[in-house]
Amino acid sequence: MKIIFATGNMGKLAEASEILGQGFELVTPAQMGITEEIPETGDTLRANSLQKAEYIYQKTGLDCFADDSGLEVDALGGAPGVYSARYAGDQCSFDDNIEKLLGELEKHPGEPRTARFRTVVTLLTGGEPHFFDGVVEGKIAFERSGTRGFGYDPIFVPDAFAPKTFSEIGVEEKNAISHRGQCLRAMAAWMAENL
Ligand code: ITT
Repeated sequence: MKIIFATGNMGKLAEASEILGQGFELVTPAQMGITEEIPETGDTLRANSLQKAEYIYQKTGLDCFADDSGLEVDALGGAPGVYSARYAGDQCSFDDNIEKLLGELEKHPGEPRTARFRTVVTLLTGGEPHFFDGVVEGKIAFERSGTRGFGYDPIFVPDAFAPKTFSEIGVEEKNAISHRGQCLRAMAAWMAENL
């Protein structure tokens, strides 16, 4: 099935294609000629996920889904959370965000480095929203390791693969346990049953 994935993040797109497999053909907003940045002005993952999906649905009238994700670090009171993409400021790089996060954690020596990735996927089909949640627990490493993935992957150590980071394990291993994998498998199962 052909469906729009309302994202501009190519790391998310690669993972979603792999997780959903051959039964899905994912189309990006850019491929539909929608090149502006999709607004994300909510203060929860769910609100932003819905906002991105609705924006694309309003422009195209086609079924679509969106993914809003965040990294919650306990020693930082849950930051960067919903603000994970722009933690180090507008237009910052993934590496700028990692640098900022490691710097903030240096101010909390001795505190647990526990953290989790959360995702809320919103599927809009026939204009109706359906939500799917995913979470993966882990810890923040003291330094970057590995080359795979994107975003905070080089410093996130999922409990299931400790002491390896998400950037050190295989793509299939990450997808099998990840926040995004959980959401998208649940979405595919829901679609198989209901559409
Ligand atoms: P969209 O176009 O889909 O909105 P985005 O990059 O702006 O892409 P979010 O608003 O969901 O995405 O921001 C989440 C940020 O959290 C993202 O930019 C990454 O830096 C990080 N992130 C999300 N999922 C991740 C993952 O699986 N591994 C590492 N970092 C991740």
